[in-house]
Amino acid sequence: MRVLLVAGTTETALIDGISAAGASPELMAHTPPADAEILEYGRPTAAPVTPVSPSGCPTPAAITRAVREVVGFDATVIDAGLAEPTGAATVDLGVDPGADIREPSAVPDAAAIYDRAHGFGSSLPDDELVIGETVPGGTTTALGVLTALGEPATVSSSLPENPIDRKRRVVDEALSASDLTPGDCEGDPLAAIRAVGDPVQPTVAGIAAGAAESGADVTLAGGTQMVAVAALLRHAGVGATLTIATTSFVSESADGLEETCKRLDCDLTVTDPGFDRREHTAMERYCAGEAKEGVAMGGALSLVPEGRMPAVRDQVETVCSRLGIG
Ligand code: AAM
Repeated sequence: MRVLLVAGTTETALIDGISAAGASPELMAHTPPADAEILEYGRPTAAPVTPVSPSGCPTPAAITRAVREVVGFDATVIDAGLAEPTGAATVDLGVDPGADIREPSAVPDAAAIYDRAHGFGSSLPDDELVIGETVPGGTTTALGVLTALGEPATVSSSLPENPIDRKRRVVDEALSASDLTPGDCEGDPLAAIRAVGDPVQPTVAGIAAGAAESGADVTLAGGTQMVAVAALLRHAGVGATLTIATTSFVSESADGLEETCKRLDCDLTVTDPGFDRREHTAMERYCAGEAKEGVAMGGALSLVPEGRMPAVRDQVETVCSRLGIG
């Protein structure tokens, strides 16, 4: 079993009020490199900050790392368009950061990225893969591709109040900038990514398809961003078994998640880490609907054996205090 963290950037995250995956817009590009370091080393090393939301909610990387310290798993980070350096070891698939989706082309080489990621995925020796992401702005690009594919699914947010109307306006503008209307990319998912997606999407989709077609069990660890990846795969004709593993924070806030997974023929695993049992700043913020998911958090939590969740909560406190939170 291996956890893959696919880390990248989209300039879409810089749109005012669209993301809380960083304390400020200037710091947002440091979130994926720092998340990679927290997963790998337990704290940021080269990155200048611990990713927190503007209100101080720690990155889901802290939770994924806490699970790793309790249950132990192999982890590999894929550079899917980092815009700032990281001290974590990364697999280089030659992926550049994505442009603002309101530009005519958000991910010009989406097809080439998918092919390289597919080759990487099919080369992996693991029987089981859990694939997570970190890409601030990723729920907006998820809405972009879902709309371009003509999928009715909605998306979640790192903010407690989802700015969904703002996201819809951004996606409308993005589609017109690419001369598209909703549903136009139904039969061409790579065109959806090229026009209104982010570079993490073809990387995750390619790895997932390559690995699944080579016989691995693939879990897409995340919420609505992974729903978008699953939709891309289904529209590409990939029929492999897929599981989406997410947190109770996403499933409680994203309407129709279960039905969407059913429609996309994906199994859904939801894990509640029981953070409401602790009086700790970080866990309280998750219970208040901040962050919710990311950095493979839901997938990592799904690996926790019964009875070990209290140990995970203890470890969340340890990791957070190492990060100077709580
Ligand atoms: C990843 N790193 C994070 C974080 N995520 N650090 C702090 N808070 C988060 N929520 P949105 O579209 O609202 O930006 O949400 C998607 C991002 O939130 C992704 O990067 C996901 O991994 C998570």
